[in-house]
Order: sequence, then C-alpha cells, then structure tokens
Amino acid sequence: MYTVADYLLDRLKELGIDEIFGVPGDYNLKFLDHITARKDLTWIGNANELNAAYMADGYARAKGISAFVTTFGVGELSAVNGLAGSYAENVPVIEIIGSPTTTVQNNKKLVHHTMGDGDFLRFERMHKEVTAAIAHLDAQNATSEIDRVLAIALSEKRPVYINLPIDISEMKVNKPKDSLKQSQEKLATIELELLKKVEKALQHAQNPVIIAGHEILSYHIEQQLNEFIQKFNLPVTTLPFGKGAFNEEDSHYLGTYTGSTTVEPLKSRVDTADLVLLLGAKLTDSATSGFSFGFTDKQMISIGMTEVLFYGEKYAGIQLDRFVSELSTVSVSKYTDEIVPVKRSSNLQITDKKLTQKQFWKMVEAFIMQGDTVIGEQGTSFFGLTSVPLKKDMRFIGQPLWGSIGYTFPSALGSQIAMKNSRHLLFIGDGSLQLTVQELGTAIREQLTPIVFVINNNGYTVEREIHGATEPYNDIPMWDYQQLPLVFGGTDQTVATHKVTTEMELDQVMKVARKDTRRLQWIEVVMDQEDAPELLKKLAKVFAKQNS
Ligand code: R1T
Ligand code: MG
Repeated sequence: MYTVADYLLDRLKELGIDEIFGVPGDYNLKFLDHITARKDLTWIGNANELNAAYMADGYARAKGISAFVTTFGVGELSAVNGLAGSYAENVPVIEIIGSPTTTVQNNKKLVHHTMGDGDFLRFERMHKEVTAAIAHLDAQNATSEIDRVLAIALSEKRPVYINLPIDISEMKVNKPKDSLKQSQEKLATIELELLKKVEKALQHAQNPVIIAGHEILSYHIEQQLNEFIQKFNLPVTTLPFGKGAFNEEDSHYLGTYTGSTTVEPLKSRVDTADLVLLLGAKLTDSATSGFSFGFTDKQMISIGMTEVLFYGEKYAGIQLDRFVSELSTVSVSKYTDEIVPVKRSSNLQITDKKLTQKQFWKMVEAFIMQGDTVIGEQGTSFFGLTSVPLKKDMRFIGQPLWGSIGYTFPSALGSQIAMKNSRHLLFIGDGSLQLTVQELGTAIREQLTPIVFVINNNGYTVEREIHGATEPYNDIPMWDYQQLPLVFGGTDQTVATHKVTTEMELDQVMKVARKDTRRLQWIEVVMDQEDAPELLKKLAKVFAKQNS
C-alpha cells in the first residue's frame, strides 16, 4: 500500500535528500519504518534533537535542503534553537514531527508528552515564529499540504514544519503525478524595473564594489555571481556572514570586509566606493564589527531576499536567485581600474615556541587546500578563520547571525555526510564543544573523517575579551579533550587523536592528519586563555560598548 509516509519520502528524494536525521519516539516509529525499508534513504540517528537540527542545517548548507524527524513535544522542543538558527541564516530544513493519532488528538486524551490539558496544538503554535510554513496533515489535505510547505522551503530557504499524526502517516494516497513546482525563471515587472535601475547605477559608477553575502550560499548561486563579476571585471568582497560566496583565489577578490576592523587597502576601497552593491548580504553586527561599515545609504544598493534597498528606497517582490542570474545581462562597460587582490601571508616560520593565535591561523592558512570545507565555531575560531583567505573550490560554514555555540560540531558532520569528497576542517572552542560533543559517537559510527581542531584555551575566551576576563562564569570544567573519542566508541581504526602545544608539534600533526584520510583526526590545540585573534580583540571592544 502506498501511504502518506511514502509520498513524503518520495518528495524528499525528489529534492535530493539521501539521509534523514533525528531521534525516534513512539509517535514516529512507524514512520521511521518507511525510511529504513528503503534502499535509497539512510536513517542517521542522533544523540539528541538539538544536534539533529544542527546536523540537518549543515547537510542543507551543502545539499540545498535536508530533513529530520522528531517526536511530539519533548523531541521537537529540544530542536527549536536549531530551527531558529536555520530560519535566521536562511537554511531550508524540513522538520517532521510524529504526533499522536487523530483520534487521540480529537478526543483530547491525556497522553504522554503533553501538558495534560488536551491541547495538541501548543507545540505547533510555538513553531510559528521559527518556520516559514506549518503543515498539520489530515485525511483530506496530506499530499497537498506536503507539497505546499516543501515549495515554500525551496523558495524562501527557510525551515518548514510538518506535523504528521501517526495514523495519517499510514493512510493510503496516490503517488505524486507531477514533480514539485519550482519557482519560475522569468523576471517579474518590478524586478525588470529594478534591473534597469541597477544597470544605470553601474554605468555611472566610477569605482563600484560588490559585497556578497550569505544568501548567495543559501540559493547556491555562486556561479551566477561569478559570471557577473567576470563579465564586467568587478572587484568583489564578502562579509564574514557569507564568506565562501566567491572564489577567494580569484583576482577580483579583495578580501573579507568586516567594517571598521577591515585591513587596508580594502577598508578604504569599500568605504569610498561610489557604488556599493550588496548581493544577498545582511549588515549584521558581528559581520560588520558592530555596524561600523564606512558607507551610507547614498552609496548603497542592496539586493537581498528579505530586504531590497535602492539608495534608501525600499523594494518588495524581488526573488534573489532570479535577479542575480539576470545581472550579467545588463549593458555596462568593463571596469578597468586596478584591483588589489587579498593579501596572503608569506614566509611561515615554524619554531618550537608555544602556539599563539596569530601563528595558529597563519599555519591554518598554509594548511588549507582546494576543495576543503572549513567550519568556524563562534569564539576565537570564527574570527580567526574570517581573516584567512581561502583557496579555490572551498566552502566556509559559520553561524555569525544566530551564533549558538555548539552548532558547528553537528553541522560540520552533517555537511561532511552530504559532501563525502570534501575534507572538512572544523575549528571549535572547548566551551562550544561541551554543548554538543555527544555527536562524536555519530561521527565514529558513520566513519566520518573530518579534521577537528579543538581549541583548548581553558574556557570562554571570546567572552573574557568582552567582559569579565577573570570572572568564574567564563571558566569551564577542564576536560581531557584528547581522550574524548575513546569514550565515544572510537578505536585505532576509526580515530587518530593528537594534542599539540607548540608550533612544531602542530606542524607535524598537520602533515600526518592531511595524509591519514581514512580516520577522523581529533587534534587538541592548547593555547593561552588570554590570547585571541586580532579581529576578535578589536570586535570585543565594539561589543562591550554596544552593551553599555
Ligand atoms: N549560549 C549559546 C547557546 N550560544 C552563545 N553564543 C552563548 C551562550 C554566549 C557565548 C558566546 S561565545 C561563548 C558563549 C558562552 C563562549 C565560547 O567559548 P569557546 O567555544 O571556548 O570559544 P573561545 O575559542 O573563544 O574560547 C557569544 C559571544 O556568542
Ligand atoms: Mg575556549
């Protein structure tokens, strides 16, 4: 019998999903049977639902969309923080919640995972604020509601929620007749009008600059952006929130723009541009060192998913992917001034001195390779990695807007599962790791082989920089980080563990880790608790001010 469960799973397959994450519960077990019965789908069980949401987010950043399953109430509520992050950063994740049968819900039975008041819609209502659409499946609407919310996830690049009562899941339906509707390609009238205006602005600009942001990554339109840049020979920079949207080895790439903390000559180049064209970018506090960008609305055109500003004038109804795809059709002459590409470090010296943040990130710069995916956790990791110029065909994952610590560990694993051939390098602080470390078991079970740098600096260094350097709230219990994989089921076959405190030790381990591609590389990196990357030191002062 072909059921609602089968219909939903066929649709997920159609979207390119091969793995589904989550945690079982009695309200979703039968639905999970439909997953495990299929050869073309793999169930990846998580240690908890928050991690499942984070892992699905990382998977979606790589593959374009993802799905995870939780149980009613207790499961879904644990995942809310993860969904909110996906919402904030435009990552389309589908959450499927197995809920009690329609009869139980209609009769307001006092069943487990409820508040005991017969209100079965409480948790669904709570999800309204962190999803782009909610479907509550019933006997009449199941297939049309599935299609409706999946289309919204695709066009808005935001999470959607599917409440699947366990009896509805087993209900007989017809197979889908057509493929899911995709958004149309042709520009709407308002988009054409704006395109003409942007064309004019580009024609008049003497020294324009393009700032690419995270929505380029959400819509996977890096190629369309690149076409536009190459065709008109335009200088381009990215925000830390969207790093990786443009090939950083390309001669048009100026470096990462971070507001007042940006290195020269990039800072002046951007701030004095007569046209700053933002594409899919949001000028958030941590991406611009507390809104300290040096340009104003008078210089700026911003084309984004939720906000479009043309020299201060607001526009609505612009679909970002369509618009960016059409940008290379404008009639503008090539930019001919010199473009100063991003500066790379040279003359790396390795000594037997203790590792500093400064030296560490220089060594990382030399270590990264074409095709890698790098992930930077909130804390010294994100801000250290922001200043590292990437290589060709590299991806970058961070969560600078939502900024929930612990996010990157499951997310890196999700992305690694989605992109098996890209070596994933995760940089994560000791404090952040302590939130989501349980997923180490999943990494080992799935035989994933990322390189994980655990920065042991004895606590919350980023917060020490902002406030309370020696206060006990910025301390954390000291763990034996190097040994962790062993208690999570790691063996010599699956994990190599290392611990480094000097430059030379790191150098040695980096060489070994790069070659040892068949095991997870777990590297504890010891650094001083007062040491931080230059960018973070400057930024921390800005944040401290923002809070006073
Ligand atoms: N809780 C959650 C879920 N997310 C947060 N961002 C915070 C609390 C606040 C917070 C940071 S950074 C940070 C915390 C607790 C500490 C990170 O420490 P670490 O991982 O050891 O990194 P470092 O390398 O800097 O020592 C705010 C500022 O985002
Ligand atoms: Mg730390």
